[in-house]
Amino acid sequence: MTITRRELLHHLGIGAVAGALGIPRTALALRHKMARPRPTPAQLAWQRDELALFVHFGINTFTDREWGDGTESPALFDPAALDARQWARAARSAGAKAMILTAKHHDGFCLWPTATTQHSVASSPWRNGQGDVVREFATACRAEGLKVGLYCSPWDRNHPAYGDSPRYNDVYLAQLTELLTNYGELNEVWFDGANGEGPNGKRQVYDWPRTWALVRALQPKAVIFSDAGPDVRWIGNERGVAGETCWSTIRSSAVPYIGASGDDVITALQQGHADGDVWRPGETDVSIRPGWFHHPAQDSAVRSVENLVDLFFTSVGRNSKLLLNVPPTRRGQFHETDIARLAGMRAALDALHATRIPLSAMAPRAVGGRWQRTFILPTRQRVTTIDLAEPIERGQQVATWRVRADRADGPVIASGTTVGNRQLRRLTATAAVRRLVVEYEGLDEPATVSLRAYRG
Ligand code: FUL
Repeated sequence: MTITRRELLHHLGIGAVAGALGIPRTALALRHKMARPRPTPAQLAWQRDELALFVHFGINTFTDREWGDGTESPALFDPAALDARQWARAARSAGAKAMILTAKHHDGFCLWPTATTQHSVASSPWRNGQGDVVREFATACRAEGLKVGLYCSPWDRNHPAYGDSPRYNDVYLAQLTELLTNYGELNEVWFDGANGEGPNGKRQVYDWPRTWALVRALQPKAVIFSDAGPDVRWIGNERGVAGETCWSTIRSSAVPYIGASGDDVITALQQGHADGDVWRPGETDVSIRPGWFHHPAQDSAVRSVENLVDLFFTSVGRNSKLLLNVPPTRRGQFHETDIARLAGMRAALDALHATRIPLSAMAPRAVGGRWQRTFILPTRQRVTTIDLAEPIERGQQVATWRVRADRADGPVIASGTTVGNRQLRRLTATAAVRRLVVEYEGLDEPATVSLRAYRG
């Protein structure tokens, strides 16, 4: 059998990558013969949005707790100046493209007037029991050009049917049906796996296949989030940090059900798998404050602008998406400190992007089983930040990369494993350069890696 030079180089590349990743070479070669997973249009649009805000608001806001136990009186819910438009304006000026609201948290209090329980805004003094936070939220998002997402906790510490699995599953699906049909198009439906009342408590078995099928039927364009997907996955921690290696592909067997635990599960969520059988990009959810809900005592513990920019680098800048939680206060508005920090983060990111250096890109060349692409700067100058990308609409390919200064054999000034949608890296080397040579190895037909460089 004769093979072309191109095929030879290609297989050499795969071998090197397989070795570096500790994957049997044959496994990758086999995968190479099969179609690698690619994003759906919804997954692609979701990831390219880069930033969304998470809004934790509910009875906990009024009890100063993180997890309510379901015995809270709806009479406590009375935000004096609820203004969802203020949340949406702050989100838009932060550069977020979507917001996700906790329509129901674990305490079971529903922020919309549901037919499934009395434990909702309809039993509260707010707007004389005539209000609907979900409606105000959805309207405000759309008025500011933001996509709408909802979180409805399956764990419900109030509903009497909870623990009687088939009966509660019907209640939960009825709640979802209300949310999925009465508030227009949803962009994301967020499922949390928490399920517990302690060792002697009620044990509820959720019906995820039925739940996901309902979302598909009623909101076919929405992506479904959970640690087990199916469309987008949890990144494995709440610290705002995606894996340095971060594949949008993952083996579907790695997280067999929502709430599966263990170190291997967390590693899989953090890093994904090069040979994963499904496209399921990671979402990095993290709060701007220590808690998910607003606590007055944490008003002085809001993340700094610098810290928020770091979070952007360790999430969006590692092929993930950032879901940043900003909790409204008891008045029903974002706190002024949070708003200022969001604006500061946007300004810092805009300032960085404004220092983009125009580069002339050469075509990629195959060299010794790897790919090499040279980018020429207009003048010799210092580069502080690089921004690599590959065309993920065709799947994720790059498994290792290096950036060299000036020449193909020049010093390595940055290196890593995956690229994906975006790979942002600050450079520590200070020397001025005239060329940047990006070297990379891919799993399959190599992608054309692109590079942006900034001096900010
Ligand atoms: C967790 C919940 O238990 C937290 O309260 C919060 O909602 C977070 C986003 O998800 O699993």
